[in-house]
Amino acid sequence: MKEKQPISILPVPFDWGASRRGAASGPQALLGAGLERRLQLLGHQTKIRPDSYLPDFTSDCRTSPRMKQWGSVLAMCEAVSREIALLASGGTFPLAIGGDHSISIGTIAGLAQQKRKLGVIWIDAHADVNTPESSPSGNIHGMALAAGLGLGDPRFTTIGSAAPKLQAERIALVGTRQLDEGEKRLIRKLGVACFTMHDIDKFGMARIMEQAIAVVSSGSDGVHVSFDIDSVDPGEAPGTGTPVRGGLNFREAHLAMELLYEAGVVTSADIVEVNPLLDNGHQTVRLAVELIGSLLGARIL
Ligand code: 5AB
Ligand code: MN
Ligand code: MN
Ligand code: MN
Repeated sequence: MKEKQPISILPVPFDWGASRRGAASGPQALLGAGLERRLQLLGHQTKIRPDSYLPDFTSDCRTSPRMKQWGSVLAMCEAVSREIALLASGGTFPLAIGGDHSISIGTIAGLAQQKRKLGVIWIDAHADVNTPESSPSGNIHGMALAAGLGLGDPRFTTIGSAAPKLQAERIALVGTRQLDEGEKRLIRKLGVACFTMHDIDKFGMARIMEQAIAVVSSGSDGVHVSFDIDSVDPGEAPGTGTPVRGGLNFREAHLAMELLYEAGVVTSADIVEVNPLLDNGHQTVRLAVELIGSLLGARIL
């Protein structure tokens, strides 16, 4: 982010892209835990966008087995895309707070209206590159990155502008540890950089982030960080709908965010999949707020 760039916080209280309810309460929980104050203490100007930009999707029942609740997800993504494009063109740093990961279809579509060479760092236990055909669940949060790559249902891949919004060579997956068969094939075929937990164990987070940052920033006109809280180990972050054991520990997660800040390349971010209903007290919510702090400049000294 640029020095003194104001941050626009975009709450996206939505969870129909996932099979479990609860992530829709993420924004309120993160704001209730002092997210805005924390960013202000770091010297940032902040502005919270009221939820009124979102359509009423409660009565939208359009669904199919391969794309569950696609009607509401599509309506949400279109609204998020419009709003993010507006915030970005206004010169602020867009920070979307979810919500399940399907919201990133909207954020990426919005960002892509300005940035033709957007790099994306996808910190997640999963790759979210399923298509309706390859998905084992039909849950759209598992298809979010694929949509950005122009893969999947055209109603989703063409939101805001023609598909594709992203190029495979400017994407880095970090913290990956659960892939479906179709996803493995696609990642290999496209040559997407995938830094798994095995790589992080073996080489350490610092070296992996150095490589991931090089991938997403070379030749790019911006870098978007999409942080799925399920990248963190469930022991540290139990409040999420699709936990996978063997994840990032507290220090690795913070270090990743700190190194991204230090690199000075990040132009937007979203934090997703925090589910307060599944949390152990406020453990996960608090961690998420702290991690955003680390991404946006928090330091001990
Ligand atoms: B999340 C799974 N690959 O497609 C699928 O939490 C899980 O946004 C997707 O990363 C998890 O249903 C989506 C099995
Ligand atoms: Mn995800
Ligand atoms: Mn995930
Ligand atoms: Mn999840």
